[in-house]
Amino acid sequence: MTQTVAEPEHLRSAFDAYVADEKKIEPKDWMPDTYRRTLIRQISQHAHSEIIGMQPEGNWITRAPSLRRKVGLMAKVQDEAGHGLYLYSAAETLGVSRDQMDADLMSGKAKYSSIFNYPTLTWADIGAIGWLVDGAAITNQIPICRCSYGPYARAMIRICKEESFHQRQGYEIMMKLCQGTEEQKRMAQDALNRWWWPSVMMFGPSDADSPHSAQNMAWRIKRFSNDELRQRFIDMTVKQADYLGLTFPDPDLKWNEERGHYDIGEIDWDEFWTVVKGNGPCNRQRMAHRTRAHDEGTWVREAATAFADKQRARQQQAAA
Ligand code: BYC
Repeated sequence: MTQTVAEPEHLRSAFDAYVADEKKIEPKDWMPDTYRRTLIRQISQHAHSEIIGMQPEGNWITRAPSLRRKVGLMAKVQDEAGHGLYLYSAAETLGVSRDQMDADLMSGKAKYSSIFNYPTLTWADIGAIGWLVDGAAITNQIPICRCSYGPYARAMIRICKEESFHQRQGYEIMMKLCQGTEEQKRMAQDALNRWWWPSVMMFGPSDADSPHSAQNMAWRIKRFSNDELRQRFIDMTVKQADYLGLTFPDPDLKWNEERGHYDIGEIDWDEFWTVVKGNGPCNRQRMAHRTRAHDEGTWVREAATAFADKQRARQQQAAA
């Protein structure tokens, strides 16, 4: 990442020392332009992921197998809308508008997590998303609670608590399926087969191919590298799958005594970049749905703006 604006050296070194001292940067504090831009990029991508991530699950609300499952799934999807809103608000404190972030998502300029471009084919996929996708998300997000940017770090505390509930509801769905009929267990295994590799890829490119990692670690935005978090997730999840009696779609997965970690097979980075670049199984469907929802919500935004204008005019009149 290159620095485009000449910034006073003394401010830059005071900023670096402040961050190194584990102090939080707040919206009105001076910050390097590249720090501001990288946070806008990451936080808006995170917010978009929450909002787009509602689609593969929302698709199952009407088909959840019981009232209890429907209530749980609705609560989870609503939480995700809430996470998107906290995150958009955190990004707004950096000087970017919500309209701009929406426009960047819909034009394809801003990314969202690759994982949400895969289809949810059976009810077991809802279990697998909670277990694996939310499990990966928590692994990545707990360290962000200590991010150097105050509004992002604080938003993450509540988000992580809710993600933890999401992960458990997913694992519980998987547990029930695995304790059920042969067909239910087969569904659970099939969901793990399809969601495993995309979940492993969620952590982003390997450290050697991650252009932003070094600077983000120095700025205490990231605390651990993509590969470190991926390994933590793999080690944790293998044991959970053992308990379920499920197997992984990876013949090379094995415990490495020397490293004290599980080794995995080769990640298909071509698949990852194909999805990130917009050509995954559901990218076009996700964006078409998001754009349609945005257009259909125009009248709501206009009504809310007109109401706010009216309230402001009344307050000004009363104060005059
Ligand atoms: N998908 O240098 P790198 C959820 C991009 S939602 C797409 O390693 P960085 C949930 C990356 O943006 C959870 N793109 O970047 C919701 C960069 O491209 P640009 C979502 C990816 O920023 C609903 C390029 O690859 N979580 O939990 O240092 C239901 C190079 O990467 C991906 C977050 O957003 C990917 N997977 O590290 C259920 C967490 N990975 O921008 C659950 C916050 C990488 O230069 N974000 N790229 O064009 C982060 O922690 C970091 O931004 C990342 C990437 C680890 C994702």
